[in-house]
Order: sequence, then C-alpha cells, then structure tokens
Amino acid sequence: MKADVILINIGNLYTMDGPPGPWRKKEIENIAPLKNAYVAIKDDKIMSYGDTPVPLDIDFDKYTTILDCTGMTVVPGFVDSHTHLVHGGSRENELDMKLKGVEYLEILKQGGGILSTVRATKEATFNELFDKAAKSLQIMMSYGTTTVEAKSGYGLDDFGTEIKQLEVARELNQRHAVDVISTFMPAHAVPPAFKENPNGYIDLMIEDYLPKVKEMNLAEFLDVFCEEGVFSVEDSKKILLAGKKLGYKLKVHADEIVPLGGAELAAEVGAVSAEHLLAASDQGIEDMAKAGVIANLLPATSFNLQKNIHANARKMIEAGVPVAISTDYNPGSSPTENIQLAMQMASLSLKMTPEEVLTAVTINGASAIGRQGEIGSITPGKKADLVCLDVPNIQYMIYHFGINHTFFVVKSGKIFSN
Ligand code: IZC
Ligand code: ZN
Repeated sequence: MKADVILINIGNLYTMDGPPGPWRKKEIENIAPLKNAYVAIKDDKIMSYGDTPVPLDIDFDKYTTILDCTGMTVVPGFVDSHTHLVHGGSRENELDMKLKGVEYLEILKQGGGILSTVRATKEATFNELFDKAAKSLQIMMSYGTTTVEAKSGYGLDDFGTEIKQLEVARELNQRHAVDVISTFMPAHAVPPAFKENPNGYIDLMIEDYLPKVKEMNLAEFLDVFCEEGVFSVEDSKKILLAGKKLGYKLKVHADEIVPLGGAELAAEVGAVSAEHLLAASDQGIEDMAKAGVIANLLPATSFNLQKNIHANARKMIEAGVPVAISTDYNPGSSPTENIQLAMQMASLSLKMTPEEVLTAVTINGASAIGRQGEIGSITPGKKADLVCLDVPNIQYMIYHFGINHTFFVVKSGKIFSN
C-alpha cells in the first residue's frame, strides 16, 4: 500500500501502542522507545511503524512526503483532557489581589473570579468567542496538542450563554484541525440570583438544562465543581446522578482546595475522571483505584494558586490509579495553553517520571475523554496524530523547561510545522 507521509530515521519513537487505556504502573514500566524508527501514514490514519529502513511492502512515490527525523523524538499527539477553552475576557486584574494573598474562593465569594468571566462571556458574541478560542487552539497545537476537552460553565443560569459556549466548541471541532470534545458544566458556580436558593438552581439544571443539552447533542460529558462554597458533595451527587441517567459520562472537579470527599464521590458515581485532587484523602484514592477512575491532575493550576501544595501523584500511581495530566487552561487559575509546561511541572512538582508524564498526556488523556480506541497512541488504524519534538529523548523534554520543543505536528495525517 502507498503511504502519503513517512517519518524516517526517528531517533526515539514512543508509540504507546499496547494494552487498551488507561495505563497504570504495570503498563508504564514496559515503555521503551524504538530507535531509528519510521512511521507511515495513509490518509488520516497510522498505517504502520517499525525500524528504518522502511519495509519493502510500503510503497512511496514522488507524491509521498518523507520527513527526516534524525536526532528527534516522536510521540503521539498530546490530549489536553481538561480545559475551559471557550470564554470571554481575562482576569489579570485579579493578580494584585492574588499576590497580596487573597484566595481564589474569596475572590469568587466577592463576585469576581468565575463570575467575572461569566459576565465577559455573556457580553461576547459567538464570533468573538470563536476567534479567541481558535487562537488558543492554535497555540495549543503549536505545543503538540491535537485533541482538547472543552467545558462550558460561564453562562450558568443564563442558559443561552451555556449553549453559545457549547456551539462555539462544536464549530471549532468542525472547522479547526484540533478535535474538541465538549463537557457541559452549568454547575461551575452558584449564580448570584440563586445565592439564597441554590437548590432552586440545582432543580433548574436537573429538570431543564441537562435534558435540553443532551437532546441537542451538544455535550458528551457532565462536570461539577464540587468545592466548599460552590457545590457540596451531596448536591454534586444529585446533579451527577441525574446526568448519568440521561446518558452523560461524568467528570468531577474534586478536592481541589478543601478535602470534601470529592474523590470518594467520583468513585461512587462511576465518573470517568476526577480532576485536581490536591486534597484527596487516602480513602478517596483507594476508592478511585477500585472504581477505575482516572485522576486528572493539573499542576499548572497548583502553581498558579501559589499555595505550594500538589496532588499526591506518587501515592495515586502506587495505589493503582491511572493518572492524566492537563493544562486546565482557563482565565482564572491556569491561563496557559502550554501542555509541555504542565508536563514539566508534573514531573518536577509531582515527581512523575517522564514515562508516567508521557502516558498521562497520551493514552491516559485519551482515556479521560473516552477516546482510547481512536487516539492516544501510534497504532495502525488509529488517527495519525503525532508530535515530532526536537529533543534527543523525553528526559531532555522535561529537563529543558519553559520553551516549546515542537518541531512539527501531524494532525489527522496533515503536517503543521511551527
Ligand atoms: O474560571 O476560575 N477552577 N474553575 C474551577 C475554574 C478553576 C475556572 C475559572
Ligand atoms: Zn477546571
């Protein structure tokens, strides 16, 4: 069969081809790069990989693009499985307060934080939101991200704005090379109009919003911000179980700041992933391991919150919890699209090995959005999503931090160079 694109002479090829995701310690221990390797691509799919020279049964002609990757490292396209991609405005005006020690939840309590982005998102037109998010996708892709999860949650009880965010995400998925997977998150904050009656908002979401968004087929996942002063464990459970009944797959912002029992809840409701987990209890970690919930850790957010506390990735990995890493790109607690930085922080702050980090942004990131059968590894038949990094090995990629190591990206078989 004739290939459309062939990468040859790859110094280190990490295919992550192997058992179905998500991966735990045992699978990660078996990761070993292929040396002097090739990857052949046909249309938008991986055709084969192996040692260079390319085997004789793979044909190529003058129409085949041949990319020499001598001295480079090739890995699957990164999956950023937790972002708040579509939003209006920015929150640099909160920096001064943050530097003076005013806490994230205190800013929210005063009507800022998420609520300030809710106002900016409401004011923005569809096209303004589209252009801003498209620019972010462009930046994400330049760092090697080929699939992104995107949450709503900046409309709240202004349901039209929630829909607007989800429709922007859907159009980005159709028009931009990067794939966008949508999560509905009206339970991101209690809207000011329901401050005295949060149960009224919960009922409104359950009875009206959740069924409507499902019917419009605008989101695959449902997420809740389970946090002190936002939604309690009990409230979150009610919302998540109502969503589960309607066919949503579940995610939970759990134990980010206060140890409420969000990790336990994620296990109890059968969530695909639990996010943040800085304050997760030992019981919560054990429950997640048993239930197979993926821990989606967001070290750039921990850095931005300036509290010098981190999710206990080592304990989770040792307990058998599969770990994913994401940017959490959002205007409040993680204004960065740079997944390589999140990877470096996962290693340097959470003490994850480069192999664990690579797993976390490839096969486990794909698993966190239910796409482990299509992306997350360089496997014949899967989407041809990969990144060629201008580094001799993945250890170097972590070590030389804060810069962009991407040489080129292949997304659905198309080549994008930086
Ligand atoms: O806009 O602050 N943590 N939600 C929960 C966020 C961060 C996004 C934001
Ligand atoms: Zn988040």
